[in-house]
Amino acid sequence: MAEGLYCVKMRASQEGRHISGAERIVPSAAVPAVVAQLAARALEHSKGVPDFVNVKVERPGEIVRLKSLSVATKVTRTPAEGRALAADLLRAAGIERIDEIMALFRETYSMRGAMLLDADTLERLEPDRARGVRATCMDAADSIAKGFASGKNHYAEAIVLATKVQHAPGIVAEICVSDDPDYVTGYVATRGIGYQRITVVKEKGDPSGGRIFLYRGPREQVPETIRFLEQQAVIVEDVPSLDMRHVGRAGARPSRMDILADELAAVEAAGLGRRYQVSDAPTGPTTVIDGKQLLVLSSNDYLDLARDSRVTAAAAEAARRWGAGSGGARLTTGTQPPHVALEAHLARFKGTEAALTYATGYMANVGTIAALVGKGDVVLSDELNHASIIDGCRLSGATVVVYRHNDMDDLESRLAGLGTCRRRLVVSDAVFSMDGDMLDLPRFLEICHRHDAFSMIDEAHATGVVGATGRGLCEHFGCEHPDVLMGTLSKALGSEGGYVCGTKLLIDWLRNRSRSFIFSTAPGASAMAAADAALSVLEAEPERVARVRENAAFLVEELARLGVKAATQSAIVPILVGDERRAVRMADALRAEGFLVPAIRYPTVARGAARLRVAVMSAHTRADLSRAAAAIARHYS
Ligand code: WAQ
Ligand code: MG
Repeated sequence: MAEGLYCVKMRASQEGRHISGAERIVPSAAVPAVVAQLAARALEHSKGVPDFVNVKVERPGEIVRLKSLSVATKVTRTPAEGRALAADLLRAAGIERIDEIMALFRETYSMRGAMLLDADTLERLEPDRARGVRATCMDAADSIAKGFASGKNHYAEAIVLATKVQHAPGIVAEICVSDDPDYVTGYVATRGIGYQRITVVKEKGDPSGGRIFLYRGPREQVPETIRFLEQQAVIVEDVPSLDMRHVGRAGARPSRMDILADELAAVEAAGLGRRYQVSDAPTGPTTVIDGKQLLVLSSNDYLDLARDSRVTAAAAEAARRWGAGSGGARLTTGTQPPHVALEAHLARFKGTEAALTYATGYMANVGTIAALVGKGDVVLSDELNHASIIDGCRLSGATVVVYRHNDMDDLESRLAGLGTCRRRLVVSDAVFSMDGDMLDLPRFLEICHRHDAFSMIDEAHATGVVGATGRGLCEHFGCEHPDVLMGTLSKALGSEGGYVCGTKLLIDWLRNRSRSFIFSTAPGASAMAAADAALSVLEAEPERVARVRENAAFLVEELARLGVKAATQSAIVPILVGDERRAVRMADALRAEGFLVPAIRYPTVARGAARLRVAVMSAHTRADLSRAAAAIARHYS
């Protein structure tokens, strides 16, 4: 029965203070991997770097199987609300002196285990009060069935623990507050009410937390309770999966807003919460956030044109002359001379017959893809394409075929494998926004031609950066144009909006069929005039293009010299980190030193592929980039 199974226990501490611990029961074949996994986890914890890690492997005695406690989630918005709810739940379990119990969480902070309290007298019952009692030798049944669950799952681990604890002789309740400064959730558990998760019980950033087990029974039984907790091997069956969190005890459904709050708490807990900050300075290579001066290493304003006086003057002048907003859609009353002038200029710049502007790049992609293919058609899309392309593909209703990143052989074979369909479109980023690499455009075009597929590239991060004079991939490769050359006004051109360049036929088609163009208010004249002026600056000062690329190459060299691998074919220099939280911690540390480098995480990139994404500008100095590289290298190792 216990044949071939082992208990694996991990605990990590720093100067005697508990940092993290974990319990698993796994088949012998999985032991080495689980040991490695838990060791890695011990070394990567938001509570700190341990100076002591113990991973212990033990053969368990007889294993007891227990059914999981039921689980309900209570959404709270503030720690005060969460603690009040915890008190109510304990009171419902017949516990009286709740304020005194809650006050004891001040002392659980450095404990490896839990406090064991007499539920009525509040006497401490455990022999070692500094350590507490630790529930060990336990796991979820399905984690064995799956071999072993990878990574860390606060939720399932806590339910396993709580289930075991509630089956220990004399235990009547448990209250837990996560000790992870980034995880603000806790719970109250009893046999009667099950496991009641409380989404917010402490402030974010608060490193305190712990567990209190409440006991009611004869003193002579306490040693047996502790033995059960510390030695009895337990496998917990039917631990509800994360998706079950919304199902209340009596099957009652939480309200619609509770569902949102709960999902959001889970996102925050996973280190994937998002918020914006206010940049209190003109767009450029430096900014001020929360009163702190920062070097911006994350701007798409590659050529430093957003604050260029020629560009801002054109915007101001256009606003004065034509109004702040256009007042209508392009096909009603929203088209003004600056729209027409910019479109002509874009077509000249890219060397196409015509161009069409959109209010944003996102809308340009969505509206163009959906205008070119629909139900019964096929769109082939690189797996690393930007979200706006992905959304355009979905919206189009065409069958979406995703091919391997920049893998032209894969594209070719997928095209060859398509049956007959009316239309096909192949769409790719020109420069990939999170990786900084470049599409193999000549082969891409050749394949599209051979299969009579529309070819479309998104030059959002290529225009102004790639090609000797910043005209993009066609200039870089010296090749013909794809059918659709999409780009943005909001990056190297320092303004806002999106555009498509192509033949007159294509542009006429989009004017008639592209819903995001037709049904949006035209962008304001000032945005158009700004982009027009920026294009003129770019044409007059191509050295800006050379400078941004030299800067990117310089940064890559500096990083390499310091042992950090990075590569780029554009102004985007990604530094792969992997773990989401580590990436966030690195970004935070860099920011504290005056460097604004964003951590890019799921869902922008794949899970476990988090990265620092540096975007270089022509305005960065060598000294800026050297300092940045040194700081990145320091936090990377
Ligand atoms: N036995 C007794 N006490 C323990 C044990 C154990 N096996 N493991 C941890 N503790 C104590 C110890 O004092 C820790 O500092 C404290 O509990 C918190 O431990 O979303 O993450 O492992 O439903 O950090 C609860 C909410 C998360 C989960 C709890 O606990 C959810 C958590 P942690
Ligand atoms: Mg913890």
